[in-house]
Amino acid sequence: MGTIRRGVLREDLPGSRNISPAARAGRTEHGAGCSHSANPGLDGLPRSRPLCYCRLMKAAIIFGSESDRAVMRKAADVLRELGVAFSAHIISAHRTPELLAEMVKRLEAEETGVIIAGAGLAAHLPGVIASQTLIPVIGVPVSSGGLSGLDALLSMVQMPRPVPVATVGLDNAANAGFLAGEILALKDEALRKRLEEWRVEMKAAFAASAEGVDL
Ligand code: AIR
Repeated sequence: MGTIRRGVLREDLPGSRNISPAARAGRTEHGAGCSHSANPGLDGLPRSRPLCYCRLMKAAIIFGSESDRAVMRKAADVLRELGVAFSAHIISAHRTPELLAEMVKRLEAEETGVIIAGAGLAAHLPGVIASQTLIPVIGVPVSSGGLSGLDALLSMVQMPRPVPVATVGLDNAANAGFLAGEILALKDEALRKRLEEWRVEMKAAFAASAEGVDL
């Protein structure tokens, strides 16, 4: 279960295989050239865990409300499956815009490779993030409210040039996880291999159903 501090959620074990045993054990671990000590976290608050992920964090998941958690967990599940390290945060573009700007700066400083952002209603979160960084942003429209997510979908997909948000389908945070993996795999051969294995397994499982199914 993650911990929440002033709108920031950090999963207890962000990512999986890329986190070293020392980090898993909860020891502070600074990478080469790490500026963590000069950058203690949002508002000068200590981070929720005394870990330094500066050289480990590859992806970030941000969502607009606790009510988005169940949808966005699907992205986290895929990233874990792929062995991609990530941090997760609850920040609203409308309720806590200053916090969002600080977080984008922090993710840039940590050399985050891709950001997955999910929100419902007037879902400006991914677009606002994209306006502040060149880190690729993947938007997940969450189907909440009276318009069943159409509002969120259009808010993300109709971004003006040159500020794109790569938008996945309604509530399809799993696909955001896969796309994030593909983006990171451009510079990570091991990750590309894991994605290839996933495709092979998926095809085999799907082909098996062609043999006949119980109805
Ligand atoms: N939201 C939060 N700040 C701005 C927006 N658009 C979204 C959340 C959530 C929805 O509003 O992402 O999907 C409802 O949030 P809540 O907190 O009222 O449940």
